[in-house]
Amino acid sequence: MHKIHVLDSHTGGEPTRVVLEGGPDLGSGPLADRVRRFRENFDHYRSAIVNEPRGSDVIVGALLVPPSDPSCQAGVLFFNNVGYLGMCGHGTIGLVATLAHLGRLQPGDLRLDTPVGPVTATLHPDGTASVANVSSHRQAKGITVEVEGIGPVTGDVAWGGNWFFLVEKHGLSLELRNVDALTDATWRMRQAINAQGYPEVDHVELFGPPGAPDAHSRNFVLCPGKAYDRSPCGTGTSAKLACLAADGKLAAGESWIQESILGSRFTGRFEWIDRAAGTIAPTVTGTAHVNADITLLLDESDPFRWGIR
Ligand code: PYC
Repeated sequence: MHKIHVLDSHTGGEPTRVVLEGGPDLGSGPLADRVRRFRENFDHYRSAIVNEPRGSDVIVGALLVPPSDPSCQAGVLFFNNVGYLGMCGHGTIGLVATLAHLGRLQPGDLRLDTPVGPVTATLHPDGTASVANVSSHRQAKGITVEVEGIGPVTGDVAWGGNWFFLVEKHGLSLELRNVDALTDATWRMRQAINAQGYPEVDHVELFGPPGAPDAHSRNFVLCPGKAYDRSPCGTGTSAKLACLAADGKLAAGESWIQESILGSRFTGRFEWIDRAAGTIAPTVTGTAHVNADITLLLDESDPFRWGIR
């Protein structure tokens, strides 16, 4: 019987499952190479850890690995119901809470290697965590796509550790009871932007007015496997900050409070890396709670021991 020890947490409602023992051995080398090895040779582990019948479409897995970048203390590979993520903001905050829960992390910085470059996670004394994310930028402004069943939709394409299509004007109400309609609309938008020559865009982010008076915006984020992000999405908030910075709508050092569809929140800030090039260094702060300590059992007699794929 193969066993995988995981610790679950949620960050603003979005789950993270950190693999502590029993995950695949991906060897050494740059994390981009190791995630390729994970995809090509060990994808059944991804499915066993996050997919049904043990998991769900919403869980993001985090495999801790030795770093390749010498400035880092650890490396992490994030994965979901359909594949692998370059970076994951809510997952990094979940990882920090998990390591703190285990007594492996004290308040301070933890430099983490990821397939898209190193990030710095900070555990604050009050238990909140910040992620100084990878360099983020807007790739294209005001792209209009014809969306089947909806009509023309205009948005920006931006990088925040994953690729996003960010849409302000959509005529939809960002409320939990509308999740089916929001999922359907954003899935169609994703198809349309991919067909426009942006095949790498795998997240769609809609914006609307916040529920809380001190927040700046509410979002709905569709993830690659058609699940919606219960958190405000760390990489999505980074992409949003890149657009706000490029439009001169938020100054370096100012706070942006991003609400999720649940009303959970991240605080984002940025510093310019290169103003002329539009690249920023975003930081996203949030809170995660550890909520399960589980041993996954992979019994040879179980036809779905590697998950439903
Ligand atoms: O927080 O960056 C994030 C994220 C990506 C996908 C789900 N959450």
